[in-house]
Amino acid sequence: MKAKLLIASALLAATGLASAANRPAGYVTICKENQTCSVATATNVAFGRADKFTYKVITGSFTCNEATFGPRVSGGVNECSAPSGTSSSSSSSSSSSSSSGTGSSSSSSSSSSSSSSSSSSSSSSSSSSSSSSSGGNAPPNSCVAGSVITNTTVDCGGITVGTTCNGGSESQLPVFTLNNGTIRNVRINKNAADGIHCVAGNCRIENVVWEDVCEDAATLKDAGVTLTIVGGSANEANDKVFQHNSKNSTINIQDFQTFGRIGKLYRSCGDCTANGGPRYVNVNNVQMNGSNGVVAGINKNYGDKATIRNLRMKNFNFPDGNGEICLTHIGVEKGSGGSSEVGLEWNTANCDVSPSDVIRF
Ligand code: ADA
Ligand code: CA
Repeated sequence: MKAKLLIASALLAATGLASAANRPAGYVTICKENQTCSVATATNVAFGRADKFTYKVITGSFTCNEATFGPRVSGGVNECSAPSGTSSSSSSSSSSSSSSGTGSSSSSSSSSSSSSSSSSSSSSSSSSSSSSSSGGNAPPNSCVAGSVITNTTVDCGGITVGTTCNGGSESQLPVFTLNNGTIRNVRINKNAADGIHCVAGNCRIENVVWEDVCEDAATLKDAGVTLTIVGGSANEANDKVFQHNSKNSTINIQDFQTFGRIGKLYRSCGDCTANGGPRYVNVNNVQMNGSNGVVAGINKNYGDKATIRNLRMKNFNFPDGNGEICLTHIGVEKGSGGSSEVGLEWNTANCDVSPSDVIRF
C-alpha cells in the first residue's frame, strides 16, 4: 500500500516535467507557499521547489513560507511536503482555532507504530532511545562531517556538509561513517570525498543528496549485511555512485534519482583485496535523468545478482542507448590486473531484468 503510493507519486512526478520536482522523492505536497498547513506529529517537512529544499522538523500548524523555513527557491511557487503517509491538513486562510494545540498530547499516533510515547510517562529510563521511530533522535551536533553514526539514526534536517575532494583518489576518507546506523536528510556538497561508508551492520541512507559525487557516493564494506539507499539523488559521478566491496551482502537502491553524467550507478568491486561474492543489488524505482553509463556492473564469476525494476532512463534505447543496464564482468583479486567485461545480459541468473523494466523518457 505505502509502496504503491510511493511508486505512484514517483510516476506522476516522472510523467510531468521529469527533471525537477517540487518535493523530494518519497514526499507528497501538503500545501503551497503562504498557505497554512499542519502535521499531526513531529515531521521533517521540506520547503522548496525544483529539487532544492530546506527541511525543518515541525509539529502542528505552520505557514509554508520563508519566515518558517528560511530562503525560498526563486522561479516559481514553493511547496511544503512531507514523507508520504504523514498525517497532515492544510487551509489557505490561517486562523481557526485549529484544536490540536500542543499540550493535549493528542496521541493520535495514527502514523508510526504504537508506543512512541514521546511525552515522558513510562519513565522507564534507559532502554528507550534505541529505535523510537520517526524523527532523528541523535543530538543535533552528530550531523557533522566526519561523524561515525553507531546504532542510531541521525536526521540532519536538510543541512549541507562536505570535507574535501581529491578527484578519484581512493585514499580519501568518508564524510560520514555508518556503523549499523541511519543517516537522513542531508546534502553533501562537491567536497564529497569518499561519500558515506557503511562499515558494519545494516545501514540506511535516506533522502541524501550528493550535489557532485567525488570519488564515489557510498560504499558497503561489511559482509552479510544490507545497505539501503532510499530517496535522494546523486549528481555527476565520473566513475561510480554506489560501490560494493563486501561479500554475501546486499545494496538496495530505491526511489532514487541521478542527474548529469553517471559512469556507473552501482559496481560490485572489480579488483578488491580478497575479492569475491556473491553480492546482490536491487534497483527499484530509480530515475536517471542525465547521461548514463552502466546501471549495474556485476561479477559473473563471483555469482553476483542484480535485480532491476521500475528504472526510468532518459533517452534509453534498447539494448544500451544512454545506459548499459546490467553489465557482467570477471572480477579479480587486487594486484591481479583489472576486471574484464563479459557483456550485457537480460533475464539471466546474474541479471534479473527485462527490457520492460526499463522505461524510456
Ligand atoms: C575501485 C578500486 C577498488 C576500491 C574501490 C573503492 O573499484 O579498484 O580497489 O578501491 O574503487 O572502494 O572505491
Ligand atoms: Ca571509493
